Parts: sequence; structure tokens; C-alpha cells
Amino acid sequence: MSEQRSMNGAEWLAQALAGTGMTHVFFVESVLRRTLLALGDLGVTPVLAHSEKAAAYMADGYARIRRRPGVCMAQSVGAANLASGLQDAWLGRTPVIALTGRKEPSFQHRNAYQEIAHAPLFAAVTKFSTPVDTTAELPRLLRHAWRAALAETPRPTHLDFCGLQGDVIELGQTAEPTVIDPEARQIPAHRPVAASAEIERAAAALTAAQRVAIVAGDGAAASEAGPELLALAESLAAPVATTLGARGIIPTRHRLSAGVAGSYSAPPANRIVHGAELVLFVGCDTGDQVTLNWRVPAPGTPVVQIDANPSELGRSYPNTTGLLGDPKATLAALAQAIGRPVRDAGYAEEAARIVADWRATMAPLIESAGAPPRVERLCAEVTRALPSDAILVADTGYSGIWTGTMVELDGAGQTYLRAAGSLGWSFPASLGAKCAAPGRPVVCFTGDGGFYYHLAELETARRCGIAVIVIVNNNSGFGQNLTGVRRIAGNRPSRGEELVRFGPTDFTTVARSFGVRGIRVERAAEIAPALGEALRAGEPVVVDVVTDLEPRAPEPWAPVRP
Ligand SMILES: Cc1ncc(C[n+]2csc(CCOP(=O)(O)OP(=O)(O)O)c2C)c(N)n1
Repeated sequence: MSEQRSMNGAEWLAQALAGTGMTHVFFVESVLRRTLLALGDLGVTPVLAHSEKAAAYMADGYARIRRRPGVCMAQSVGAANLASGLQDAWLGRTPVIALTGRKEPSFQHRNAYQEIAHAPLFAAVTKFSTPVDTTAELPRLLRHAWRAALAETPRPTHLDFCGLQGDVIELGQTAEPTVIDPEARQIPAHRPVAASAEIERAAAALTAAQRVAIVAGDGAAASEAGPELLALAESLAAPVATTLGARGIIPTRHRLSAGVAGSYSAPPANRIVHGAELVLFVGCDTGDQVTLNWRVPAPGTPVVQIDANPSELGRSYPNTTGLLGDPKATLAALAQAIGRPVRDAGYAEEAARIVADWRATMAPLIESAGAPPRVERLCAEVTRALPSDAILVADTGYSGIWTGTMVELDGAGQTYLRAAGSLGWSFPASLGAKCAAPGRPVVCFTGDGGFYYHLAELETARRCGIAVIVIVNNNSGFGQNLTGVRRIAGNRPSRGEELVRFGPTDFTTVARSFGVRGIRVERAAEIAPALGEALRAGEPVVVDVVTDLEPRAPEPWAPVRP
């Protein structure tokens, strides 16, 4: 074996990152300059963003598509902005590795310009965060940051390099092999299968119940468990609801698909899940969003739960039979144990009827013509236009609800990514997603309120040739919040509205000023041609769809309070 030559830390870091197959890193100047130059020499593109938060969101979108760590970087004064951008990666369970610079020890505790303590900033949004004080420590700490980010549950990690720009690694030498992860693992890094006694117990509970609903979560999507999920659902005649993040894990128009459950849902999913005798959670965090504040399923409902993280088992529903294992591998084992039992299809048929009835009520809105266009029609046109290998990146709030309830996905080649809660996430995240999969069409769906956050990244998209399509649901306000502000404003509804209305902005003019193509849509009939043109363009395009603030997105069904 040839001996590794000694090199400085910048060279080592660049070679190690390039060696993982990484194609892009995301940063704001001034940090790790020699590393960035060396990365460029090795064919890894450094993408200069306009804010650290956007750089973190880009790395997040990149990592979600590659299913491997994404890297973002910022200097000392940018660290707080970078940390705030990791919130969505933390909540969305993405392996983002943040690299920052921190002033050297002689500057500490004496009012250093531009710097606050970094450790508390990263504590809430990383599972591992450590200073790097010497080049000799860099290989070990980066390998651990990588391993920890990928390990169950995937989440961000952070290395804080000594020196404002991370200078320490340029000073020392290392002869360590430039390898971070010899196994080149993707999420999920491991696929443990639940113990056979647990599987037998769960199989018995599932076959004894006649009305079983499945709720598949982000962990099931990360495990790519769609085919196994559908096979088990067929065996049990069990309708399948999902979290927003697992939208499209099975074909959304499948007769067993109940839609997204919880607070970002259309009425059918909650009714169906609430009507179950037993619920099977698969890779699902059982948090407030998917359970409508733990009302769906009702407390006390018997649960079987598959999760790769033991601390999730029974977290929200005490009456749980837990299966510790990777969702895909464990579902396959469970399906084998269950075989093909004789099932009463009554519950599945009832669920399909509930979905069909709701779809029928939406049909007139989906087919609506005229101006301003209805968002239901926009979503139907997105469904029609979305290529079979497309990535749809949705912002939070109504953008999540509209796309999660009204855009249909094929459950095969299409991928759905959604903000885990941070308004404005989707546009920079879509840029990262496109960097990870340049050959796939990437469509971002955002409200104008979300798009305003990171408009400057239109310049990045053009400069770096990142050809995403941004559909702006431009209703001149925070549409989702209208109901709430009116309610508290009582007999002064217009005062409430003032809190959430913006002036009218033409985002095509904004886009053009950045050198980006803009297509304005003011009538329903213009949507399809605009999406067609955008998909053919091969360059970044903003499709600015002028809509009305008033229409409400679908609302969840809620059980009557006892
Ligand atoms: C960082 C952050 N700030 C505030 C919110 C609260 N919030 C959620 S949705 C929303 C309004 C979204 O407006 P817009 O993007 O225009 O979409 P619309 O609801 O009009 O479709 C707000 C303010 C949030 N989720 N994240």
C-alpha cells in the first residue's frame, strides 16, 4: 500500500470531500478559501450564496436528494445565520454538515469584533458539534461528523474551525488517508430488521384487527419503503395515510391511498385513520402535525409501530407494540410473517369511498376557468405537467397543504420534498436539489411570502446555471394566516388583513432584473402553456401565478372533542 503524502488541512479537506463523490458545497465568503479553491480544482463546485441561511437550505435540499451529507460553510459572523438555517434540516432529518470559522483563543473573552459564542447557537440544531483546533484532529472529527449525521436519526452536525476563516487547517499537516466514509453509505446507513419475536407479535395483532390503517412517515420515505408498504397494505386491506414529508411514497391515486394525515390534510385522511381499530405507524414521528395534536388516531387506540430509532417507539401512544428496525427491511419481514390472510375489504372500500366523495367535491374547483386562477386548478395543472422523474419542492404553510392535498404523485420516479416548517426554505432548497440531480426536472412551489425571503438567490441560479422552475402562488399576502388574523380582529376584519397583506409585486419583472426568465399567469388557461414552456426552457424560470388571497386551502377533518 502506498504511503499517504503529508498535506495541509485545506488540501486534505478538499480531497476528502471530493472523494465522497460530492459535486457541490454551499457557502458565503469569507471562509476556508484554500479549501474552496482546492475543491474547485477537484471538480467540486463551490456555490456562493447570498445568505448563510440560504446556503444551509441549499445543502439541505442537496442532501435530501443525494441521501448523503451536504456541506455548507460560513465565517465567524455568519455562524448565527448558518445555524438558523439548520433548523429545517434538524426537523426534516437531513444530514447537513456545517463548517464555520471562529476567532482564535487569544481573541476570546475580550469583546472580539463580530463574534458571539458558537456552541449555544448550534446546540439545538445539531447532534454533534465540536471545535477543530488542529489539522491533526481534522480527519477524526470530520469522519465522526459524517458518521453521526448519517446515523439514525439523520440530522445536522457542525465543525467549528479555529481562526475567523477556519485558518487553522491551512497551517498544520496530516498524512491521514483522505477517506471519510469507506463504505460510501447512504441514508439509511444501516438496515436492521426487528427481532422475529417482535415480528410475530405484531403480525398477530395486525391480523386480529379488521380495520387497520397505516400511517407512513418521513422515516418510511427515507427508507424507500414504498413497495413493501404497498404490499403489506394490500395483504391487510389497509388504507395508507402519510405525513406531509412522505407524500408520494405510494401512488397518491392508488385505491388504498388516504392522503396526508394530521393538520396539513384534506378531510379524508383523518376520518379514515380515526375510524381504524388499530394503526400501524411506519417511520413516523407521531408528532402534533401528523396526529392533529394527538387526536388522530384517538388516544388509547392500539398501535403497532416500526421505527429505526428505539426512542420513537411508543413516544405518543402508550398502547404500542414496537418493532425496532429499518422500515423497508422490517415491513418485508412483517409481510412474510403475515402472508395472505383472508380479509374483509369493507374498511378499505369505505376509505376509498370517502376519498372519492371528497375528490368529487373538488372537481369543479380543479376544472375552474377564468381569472384569477384557483390554486386547485394550478395544482391539477402541476400534476399534469410534472415529468415522471421530477422533484417537487414545496414551501411550508399553504404551499405544503396545497401540494400535499392537491398535487398527485406517481409513487415511483417522482420525489416530493417539503419544508419542515421554515417559510422561504423551498427556493434555496430546490437549488440544492437541482445540483444533486442535474438531469431531473426540479419544480419549486412557493407562496409570494415564502419567495420574498430568498429572492437574491435568483442571481445564484442564473450565475451557476441552476435550472429550477419556481411556481409562485402570488396572492399578495400571507394567505394561510388570513383566517387567524380575521378571527382575532373581530368586528375590524380589515385591520386584521392589514397584518398579512403585501403590495402587488410582479415577480416576472423581479426575475428579469436578475437575468432570469419570467412567465406571468393571470388566467387559468395560461397555466399549462406556462408550465410547458418552463419545463422545456433548460434554464431557471419563475412562473408568477396571480391568485386571490381569499380562497382557503383544504382543511383537516377533526374528531368531535369528548
Ligand atoms: C420562518 C417562519 N416564519 C413564519 C412562519 C409562519 N407562516 C407559516 S405559513 C405563513 C404564510 C405563508 O405565506 P405565503 O408564502 O405567501 O403562502 P400563502 O399562505 O399565501 O399561500 C407564515 C407567515 C413560518 N412557518 N416560518
